[in-house]
Amino acid sequence: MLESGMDRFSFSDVAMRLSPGEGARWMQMWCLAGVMSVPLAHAGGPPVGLLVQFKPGVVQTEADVPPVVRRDTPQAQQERAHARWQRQHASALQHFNKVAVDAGVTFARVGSAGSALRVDLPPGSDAAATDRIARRLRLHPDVADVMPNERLHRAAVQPTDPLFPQQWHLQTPAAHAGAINATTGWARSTGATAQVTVAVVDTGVRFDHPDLSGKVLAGYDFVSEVDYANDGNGRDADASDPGDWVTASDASTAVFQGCDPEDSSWHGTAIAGVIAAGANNGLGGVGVHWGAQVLPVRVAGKCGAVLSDLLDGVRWAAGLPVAGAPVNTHPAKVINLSYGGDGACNTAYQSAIDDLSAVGALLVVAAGNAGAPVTRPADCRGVLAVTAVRGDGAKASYGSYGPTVGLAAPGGTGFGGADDGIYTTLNDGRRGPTTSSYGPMVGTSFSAPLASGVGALVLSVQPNLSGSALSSLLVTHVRPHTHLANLASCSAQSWSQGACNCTTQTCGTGLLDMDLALAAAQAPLPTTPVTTPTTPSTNGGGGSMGWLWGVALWLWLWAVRRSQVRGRLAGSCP
Ligand SMILES: [Ca+2]
Ligand SMILES: [Ca+2]
Repeated sequence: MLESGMDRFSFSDVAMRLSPGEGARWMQMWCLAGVMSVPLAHAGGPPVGLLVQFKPGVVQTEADVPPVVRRDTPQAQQERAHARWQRQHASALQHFNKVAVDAGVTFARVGSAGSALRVDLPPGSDAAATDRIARRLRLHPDVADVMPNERLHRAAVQPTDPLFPQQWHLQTPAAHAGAINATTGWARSTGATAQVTVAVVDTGVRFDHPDLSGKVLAGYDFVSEVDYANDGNGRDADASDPGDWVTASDASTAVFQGCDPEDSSWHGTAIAGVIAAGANNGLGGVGVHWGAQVLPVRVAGKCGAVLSDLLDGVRWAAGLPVAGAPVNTHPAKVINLSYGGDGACNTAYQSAIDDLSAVGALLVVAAGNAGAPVTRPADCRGVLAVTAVRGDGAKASYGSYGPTVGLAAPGGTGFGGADDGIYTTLNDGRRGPTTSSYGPMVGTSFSAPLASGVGALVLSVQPNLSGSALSSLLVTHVRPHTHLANLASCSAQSWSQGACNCTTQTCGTGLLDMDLALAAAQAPLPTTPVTTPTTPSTNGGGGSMGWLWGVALWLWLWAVRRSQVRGRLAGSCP
């Protein structure tokens, strides 16, 4: 902070105040300046001003008075030292006036900068003028050094993990307009200490993935039908993912009628990695929240999930009682659900979501990959629905949309290129698990866990936020949607419009931004109640079985990923 405003000196003032001898000395120095001095290096942006350090002895320093005649307390000594420093600083300010006259420079104000002086230049001084003044001051015999006064920026955090450079979705908006600004957010010193659990209601998880080591709680397996469970039994305490492959032979049987033959997806493992993969461990990439615990809640097996298992799973994830299941000792406030069904929200979904809201939990859901108006549960009250954007911030072609979407986050294009997909943890097994691996995943399934991860970070700072307050914080602290000249605006009513410029009626309030969300979390909490921006929807009444769009949609996306990883041909893209 500036300590004292000073008169503004003009060049004519200087000319009048210079004595003949001083003028000659100055002119001599000025003539040398052109060959002796080098310009100041500016870190970027307009110059803030200069720091001037005098040589030792230029400003008179006072010796402390020995406490001969009085008994000194430590406080009295401190106060005397403080007063001495103030007098020295006042002398330094006074002396700078003389130096400025000698050097023939103008300035606006001079103040404190540690043991140096802060010198603010007249308004409108550009880099060239700043350099000119610095050269003149540097040549003064009383001056030891002249340095630029800089505006400092928090350093971005760059994890050392080998696949991190491919994780475009975590970079700054300057690098990828649609990215979540995690490198900036991680550099924010939040002082967060609260342990946060994020439930992943999905296919289970590969506990043996080394980049998830120590990150995954025990969880529970809610897949009730043995044929689909693929683990030889129904519900049990083993939430590991045995694989969810369906062979052509399977699909020809009555049990799997209507299921598409497909390799195992490792969908839950991929989502767990998006949220919490370890950082700076020499393995793969990183997740959003390096300290989060993932609670795997297995609800999907071969051919997807049934709604009844899913509803029990989300209840249990939040710590609510479920018939026949043990008490969840690690209830999650953030629950990620990257599955959904066709049709509008129905009472089965809505009542489960209302129960979650009542205990302060937030269901973060994928908007869907139909490239169409959202369906359940993304249109239910009280969820945070997340659609997908590309690296440039435009809505991904497959991303579903509508006025109940809360915000947008990266999901990849699925068409190759730097922003093809979200690099995360996987397994190489086409059927059962084999080697732990990594790969790009595409879809809103992977946008939602980015919001879940940022939500978990916010809860690390503000553990008492309710689910609805957390949702409100996330959607009100976003970056504005991007606008590309070669794309039309997304329309809430249109179907199959492909990639388009997001609007607040289609992709939520804006783009997920970790740094903005954490800045809000560090600010004082609002005193007025906040509500989620999702709007009520009427019950569409759908079938009780609820085979889910997630089955078809992420399996298609899985095919895309597999084709990239294994060189097979991709299917047609929506
Ligand atoms: Ca089981
Ligand atoms: Ca890692």
